[in-house]
Amino acid sequence: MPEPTFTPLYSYMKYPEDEMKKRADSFYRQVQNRRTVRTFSEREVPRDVIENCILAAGTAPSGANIQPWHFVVIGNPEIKRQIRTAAEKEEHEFYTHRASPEWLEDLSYLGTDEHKPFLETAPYLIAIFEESYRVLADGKHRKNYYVGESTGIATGILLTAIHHSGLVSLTHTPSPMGFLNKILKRPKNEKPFLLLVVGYPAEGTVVPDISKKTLSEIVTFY
Ligand code: IYR
Repeated sequence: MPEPTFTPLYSYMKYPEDEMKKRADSFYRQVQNRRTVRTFSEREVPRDVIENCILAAGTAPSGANIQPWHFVVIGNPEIKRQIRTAAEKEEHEFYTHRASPEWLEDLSYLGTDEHKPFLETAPYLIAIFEESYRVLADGKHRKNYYVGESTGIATGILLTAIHHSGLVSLTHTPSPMGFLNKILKRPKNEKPFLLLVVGYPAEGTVVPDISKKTLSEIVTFY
């Protein structure tokens, strides 16, 4: 059993209370401006911006620090085309058979349908995989912990980093997403978690006129 080793918390930044309040308010104002976008410009995005956003995502806490995630960044037009074809096939099934009338009613105000041109227009797709278990050198399987929670937190940081960089994104979840393992040649122990579409908004982009819940609707203090 390895012994734990510790290092002082050099990276912690302490702020006076009034500055802390300003920072919390300013961060909220920044993330409040994030919107999911479904129309993307073809304009290229610098690869090192994406790399830094993924490094930010990789700072997420995870069960036993196993970091059970893998990010596949797709800029290649042929691979984007394959993903679009496969995703639209699943989405056709979803919109014509799989989704219940209630589900389609809940979605109706977003104006989505089976057509996903953004999967080819946007400069980058990021396929996020959760590592359900590890495969050891001898081929044995070893358990990972809180995989969904860990990957969800990493994805939240990724979304926030993308927004903070001045780009927009769309969290796209064609279902099922097994085609991503095949196209992207990912192993069996990785399960597609989310497909993120990243880039600049197209000229004249509009977004649904929706709002977020108020503080009292989402919080209880004791
Ligand atoms: N995956 C489909 C449907 C869809 C489902 C939910 I829940 C959304 O919030 C948005 C869309 C699609 O991408 O169109």
